[in-house]
Order: sequence, then C-alpha cells, then structure tokens
Amino acid sequence: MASLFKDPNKISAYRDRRFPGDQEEFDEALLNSTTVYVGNMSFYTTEEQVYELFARTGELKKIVMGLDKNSKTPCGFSFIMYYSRDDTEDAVKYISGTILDDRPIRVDFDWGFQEGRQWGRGRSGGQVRDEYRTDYDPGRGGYGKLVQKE
Ligand code: GTA
Repeated sequence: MASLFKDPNKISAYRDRRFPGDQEEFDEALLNSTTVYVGNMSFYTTEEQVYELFARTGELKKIVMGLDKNSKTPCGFSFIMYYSRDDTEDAVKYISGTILDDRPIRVDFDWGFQEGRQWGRGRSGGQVRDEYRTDYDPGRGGYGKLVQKE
C-alpha cells in the first residue's frame, strides 16, 4: 500500500522539545517510525484493553503505558510499537478518534520510544496538559493539578 502520510507537516502537529536532533531528523523519524502515541486515555484503562484495540491493525511489538513520575501509576497516555509501517499508519487512520473506556482517544505518529519517555512531564508528575486544564474530568483525576492546588 502506498503511504498516505508523506508530508511530515501533515502527519503530526506535535513537536517533542526533548527530541535529540534537528527538525529534519525529527521529520525523518516521524515518517519512518513504527511507534504511535495514544493520548486522551482514561487513567483506568489497562494494558490489556490497549492491546486488544491496537492489535486490530497489526502485530504489536510492545506497549508502554505512560506513568505519573511520582505515583508510578497510569496517567493517560501510551506508546504502541508495531513491526510494520503499514500497520502503524492504519492505527493512526482507523483507531484515532475511536472510543476507549468512553473517551475518544487520539493516535499520533511518534518519533520512537526511548527510556524515560514513559513518564509524565508535568510538575505534579502527570502529563503537562493535566497541569493546566480547568475542566472536571473523572477519568483523568478530576480537576487539573493547578486548580486542585488553589
Ligand atoms: N507523538 O501529541 C503527542 C504527545 N504528547 C501530548 C505527549 N507526548 C506526545 N507524543 C506524540 N504526540 O514522552 C509524549 C511526550 C512524552 C510523554 C509525556 O508523551 O513526548 P507530556 O504530555 O507530559 O509532556 O509528555 P509534553 O509532551 O512535553 O508537553 P507539552 O508539549 O509541553 O504540552 C502538551 C500539551 O499540554 C499542549 O499541546 C497543550 O495542550 C498543553 N499545555 C502545555 N503547556 C500549557 C500551558 N502553559 N497552558 C495550557 N496548556 C498547556
């Protein structure tokens, strides 16, 4: 199957400020990687549920659940590694936006998992977005961390 995702500017809006390289290397990694990032997950979704959903587009090499760096518990994201690029593209195309544990998940191309990337980067230990949001989200720990501290 011809790749539907040739232009790095179109395949992901996310830029990882900790990527160890320049923009060209980042784009190259995104276009060739067999890893996807899954966002907007419930903290209560298990690795087994993630496996069951993502194995629908192809054989999985590995799943890494994103963890709060303080509590070491799931904090709402994961990395999925496939063996084939076609299966990776199918995951972005067909699984992004589907409902997992009552939430629309976001599946994004990723430059590749490295040790350390499983930890939330927010000051409170979870993801950065959960530091700042002001809504009440029971699947992600209630109010955002800054609101909770007020
Ligand atoms: N491939 O979309 C993604 C993605 N995200 C959001 C995180 N990761 C991603 N990977 C891909 N695509 O390994 C990866 C990171 C890391 C792990 C945890 O997940 O590479 P994080 O979410 O804790 O921190 O990462 P990250 O990604 O460094 O946060 P960033 O880019 O500052 O902010 C993410 C979002 O948070 C923003 O888009 C915005 O919605 C919100 N946000 C950030 N700062 C503010 C602020 N000051 N005010 C309000 N909202 C904010």
